[in-house]
Amino acid sequence: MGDTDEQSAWGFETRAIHAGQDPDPVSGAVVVPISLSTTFAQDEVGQHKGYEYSRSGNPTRTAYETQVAALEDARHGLAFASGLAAEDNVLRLLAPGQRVLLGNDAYGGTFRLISKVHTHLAWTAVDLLDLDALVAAWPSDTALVWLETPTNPLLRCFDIEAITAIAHERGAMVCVDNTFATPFLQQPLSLGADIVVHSATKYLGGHSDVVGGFLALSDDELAQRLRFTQNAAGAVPAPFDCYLTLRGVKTLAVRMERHCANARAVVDLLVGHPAVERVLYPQLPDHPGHAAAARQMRDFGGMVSFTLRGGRDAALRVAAATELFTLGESLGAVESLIEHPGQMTHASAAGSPLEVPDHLIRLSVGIESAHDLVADLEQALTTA
Ligand code: P1T
Repeated sequence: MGDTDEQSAWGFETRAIHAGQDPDPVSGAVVVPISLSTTFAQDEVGQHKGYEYSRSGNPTRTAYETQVAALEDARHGLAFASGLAAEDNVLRLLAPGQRVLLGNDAYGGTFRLISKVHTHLAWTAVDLLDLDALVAAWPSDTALVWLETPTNPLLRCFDIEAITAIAHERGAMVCVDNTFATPFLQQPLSLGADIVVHSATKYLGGHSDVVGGFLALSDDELAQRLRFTQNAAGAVPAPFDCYLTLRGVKTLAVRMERHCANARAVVDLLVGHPAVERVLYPQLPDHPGHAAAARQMRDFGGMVSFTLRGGRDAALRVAAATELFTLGESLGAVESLIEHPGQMTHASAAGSPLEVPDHLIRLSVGIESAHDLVADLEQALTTA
């Protein structure tokens, strides 16, 4: 796979709507059909139209894989049944005993996958904001650096280009989880990263109605190995899920612009609010990694976290008091969500170097009217 020269000259929004999505040659249908067939006819043994069996390849999946690869400026795109399934495929590249260097803030499920499922791998959690410390502490058996930027849930921003240079000098690969930024705001491969991973469940899908994962990369040999595991381990998405995600991605650019604008309105309320201890948002000048974010991101995203002066109980009260912000896990969809990472998304990191503060609240700011979101938070904060 890989986009054509014509496609790579297109702007982001054009690629989102046209890459991999030519009208159907049989019917002229403008919308990519949902190909439900599990098997595909062969003229002679081994002679077919590019598809044999739907786990190995499916036309709806191809359209979606081509579309998102084009957005990440990647030669290859691979879709999976969930973000964790995509991550699992990357971790399978490593041999027993090899080490993963993991940024010390990340989705709790990613940490659980590395530490509790891939128990044959070694791992070290490091502060990727401190590059001198990273170089000084570099374990010689490191095969893979794994980082989110912005991170979940503290929204720390790491310098992809600098970290990749350090890793490559020492013979390690770099995998960037681009879920929070999306390719609209940040393209890690263009900064040197080897693999981009997504929970497509979030901004790519964008409507809280499909679970999915995605890998984007340009190295042909690495892509061949990952495509082998995608088929051999079989954690592929259903055609309907591919269709839903492809449909969501078409509007990614306009959604992200609104997510960012609404997040700014929410940050304006939270900064200086008497109940709020600290606001975490990459645009704030004192935010950890602000300079890297300003360099490598087009805008600062739709996720906002904050801590409460009143501690854990105040955080739990605020999380229960919002009306428009729905209390729930996940993020990145049109509707706003609020959650308590310590007891929800990051419970599996308790007691680890990735444990999160218990007076922390995470907001996924949706694309509703900004003034309604601000008013909802204002009333919820009266309970803090
Ligand atoms: O849920 P799944 O599609 O398997 O994706 C896992 C995942 C990977 N990477 C990041 C940065 C994530 O945030 C997630 C999932 N996160 C949540 C469900 C959450 O509420 O934080």
